[in-house]
Amino acid sequence: MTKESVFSICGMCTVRCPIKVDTEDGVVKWIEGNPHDPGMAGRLCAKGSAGVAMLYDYERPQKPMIREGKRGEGKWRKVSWDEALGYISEKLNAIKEKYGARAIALSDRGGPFRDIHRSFLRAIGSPNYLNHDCTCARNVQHAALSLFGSGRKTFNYDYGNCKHLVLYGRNVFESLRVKAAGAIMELLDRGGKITYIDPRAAGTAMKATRYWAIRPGTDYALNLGIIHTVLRDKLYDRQFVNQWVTGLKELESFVIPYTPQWAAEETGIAAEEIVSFAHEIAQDRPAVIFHPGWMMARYSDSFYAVRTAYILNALMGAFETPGGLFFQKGPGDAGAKGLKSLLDTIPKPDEKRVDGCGWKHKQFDAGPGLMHLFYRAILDEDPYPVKAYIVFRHDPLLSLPDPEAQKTALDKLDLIVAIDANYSETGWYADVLLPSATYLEKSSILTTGKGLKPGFGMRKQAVEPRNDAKPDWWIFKNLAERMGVGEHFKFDTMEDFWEWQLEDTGISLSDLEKKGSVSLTDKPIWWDRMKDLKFKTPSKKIELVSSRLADSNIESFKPYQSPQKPDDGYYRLAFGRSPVHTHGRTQNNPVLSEIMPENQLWLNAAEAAKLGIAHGDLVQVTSSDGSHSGTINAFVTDFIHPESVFMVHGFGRKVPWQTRGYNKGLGDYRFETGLLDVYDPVGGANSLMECFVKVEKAG
Ligand SMILES: Nc1nc2c(c(=O)[nH]1)N[C@H]1C(S)=C(S)[C@@H](COP(=O)(O)OP(=O)(O)OC[C@H]3O[C@@H](n4cnc5c(=O)[nH]c(N)nc54)[C@H](O)[C@@H]3O)O[C@H]1N2
Ligand SMILES: Nc1nc2c(c(=O)[nH]1)N[C@H]1C(S)=C(S)[C@@H](COP(=O)(O)OP(=O)(O)OC[C@H]3O[C@@H](n4cnc5c(=O)[nH]c(N)nc54)[C@H](O)[C@@H]3O)O[C@H]1N2
Ligand code: SF4
Ligand SMILES: [Mo]
Repeated sequence: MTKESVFSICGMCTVRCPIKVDTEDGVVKWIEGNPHDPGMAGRLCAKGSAGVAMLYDYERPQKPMIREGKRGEGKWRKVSWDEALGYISEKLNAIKEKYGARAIALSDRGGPFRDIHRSFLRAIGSPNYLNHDCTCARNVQHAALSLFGSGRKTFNYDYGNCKHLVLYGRNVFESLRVKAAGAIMELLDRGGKITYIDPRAAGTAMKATRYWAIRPGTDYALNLGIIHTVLRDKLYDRQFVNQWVTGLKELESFVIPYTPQWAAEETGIAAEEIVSFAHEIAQDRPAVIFHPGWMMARYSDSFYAVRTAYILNALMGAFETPGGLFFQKGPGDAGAKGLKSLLDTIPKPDEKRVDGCGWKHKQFDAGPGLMHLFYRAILDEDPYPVKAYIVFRHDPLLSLPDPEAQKTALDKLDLIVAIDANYSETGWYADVLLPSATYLEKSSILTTGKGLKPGFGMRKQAVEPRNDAKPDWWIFKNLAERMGVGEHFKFDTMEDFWEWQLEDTGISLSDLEKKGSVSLTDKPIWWDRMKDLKFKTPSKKIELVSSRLADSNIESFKPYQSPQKPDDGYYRLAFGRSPVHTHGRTQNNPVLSEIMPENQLWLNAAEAAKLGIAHGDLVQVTSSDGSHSGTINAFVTDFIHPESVFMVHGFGRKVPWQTRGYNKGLGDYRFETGLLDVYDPVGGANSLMECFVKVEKAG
């Protein structure tokens, strides 16, 4: 028997934890957190462990398939790779000829493994790269840009040394990042505090020092009340603010009306609590973190809410200090050279983005654009037609609102190609579905890990691909060759590509293979917080009054508007994660589907009593326009705000070939009818939480 171990990177969610994979005779037997990484020390989450079950699941795409029936009907012809790639490249070439390369778009799931497929799109000449972020962190990204001149990933959080961590629905102990959860346990062990704010007492509330059951959608009001108190009672870090913050006067006059008493009315959190919290956290500054999270960020004024969380960090002086937010350092900051990028070797197409980001909509970062504006552009053929869409490691029919509305746009396309390791909802609706090798069956490009100790990381193939699955680099390289742009993709194996990536760095592949990563420095890199901070704004400071926003005639401080109250019998539909599932892609996992086969509807106990619903009863949930409805079991509890109901995201899957997940529970996304076009006008993200549903006892 041959036993082997490789160090690699988990792919069961997008956190990308370092792992060790043990194989016997080419079969994966065991996965654990990489023992060389002190943050992992062998630990892994349930989903990470279920990677083995995913790998050997026979209910995953096995061969390339071309659609035979209508879109979504499920009639497929299994074909060879040669036929599939021939079919796709012929169609893409014809579209390119007739409409130009800009008529071809590609979306993915973001992250550090994008170089090759983004290069493919650039090589054929299209500017239309998109990703998932309009449903995730776009508002946070834009809020960061408006204050710091650079994006949200400029900073990371030193949880372990933090004295007071404030979480707005950032459910750290269930919506997992293994290392962060470990560091936050350390914070608690050292006597640090957590304030957890969520209309629902999620898992993290149980561990928190203070839990505030906020009225949904009012985090902005809460923050305005806290800022009012901090400024009124002079609780801020004067030295830091004088050095690094502009616009304090304007902020001061803006928050005058937003007293703690006013915030209490809006949020349901007592004014005395807000005041005592502000005094308490100021004692612990600068080792404090207001985590801008994700979940504050799904309402139509989330941009401003997130901005106030960042502003609170600035007022507390919580930058570049142990226990606060630190600047993520790259290879250059460690005096080293970075990895080479293929994308940088290919000229940028001289075309405007179809979604208008960065030109028509100047306030929106061009980078990954905005998917909802992309759909709008397909429908209107404005500014130009889009005819083909490649969806790679992304499932918009499950992750953007209102799948039926999305299909109306998709139906205008001549070609949809999906590349996925599972049967995604979008893959099932595509014209061609290509089976992707999973993270255990493929090597990916080397990654740069930014942080206090920058370094490089490696995802290394542990076993041969099963069935006819292929690694994505192979798929895009072959497509490029068939489209006549193969000269940019000269590598034959991932090892070739790795060698090229490392060329300037002085690091060898064997250095990386030893432990799965290489650090470019022994000591953490901290900059002098009073001298060396690198804010990228024109003023080189944190701009409370933002020059970036002013360029687009957008106000830096927006007067508060109270969120809509639901009508009788209606509730705001909140969603979130389960610790044992990743979005909608693990509901069919042989192990995880057994641990949590379906979701439930959290419903406030007093509301349930009014509706005559008892714990465990079957309830009927209907979208606000009446077009979508389904039944689910009620989880009746005092621990959710009366205006909200909650379900774990990602259930209600409709791909019949996934027998374990098929039709189990309800899909939150299907109730978000009419929301495809509803988004934060400054932050850009879809307002997924502006969704109301009717709840009744099922008849
Ligand atoms: N209603 C509602 N909508 C939401 C959310 C919610 O909670 N509720 N959450 C939002 C958030 S925060 C996010 S980040 C998005 C996420 O939405 P998505 O980005 O669409 O979701 P993922 O689950 O990350 O995976 C996308 C696809 O990648 C596939 N995949 C996984 N590994 C591989 C691989 O190695 N190769 C290939 N080719 N494919 C692979 C999966 O099978 C899946 O179909 O959804 C957002 N939308
Ligand atoms: N297990 C697991 N972990 C994951 C993922 C996964 O799929 N599974 N996905 C990863 C991804 S892509 C992301 S983006 C993160 C998301 O991480 P989080 O944002 O931490 O998690 P969620 O579970 O999406 O949402 C958390 C909470 O927000 C609350 N909430 C709803 N409305 C409001 C409001 O108005 N105010 C406040 N303060 N809270 C509100 C909900 O009740 C919910 O409990 O998780 C990551 N980690
Ligand atoms: S959090 Fe879990 S599933 Fe996600 S990368 Fe880490 S181990 Fe894998
Ligand atoms: Mo996300």
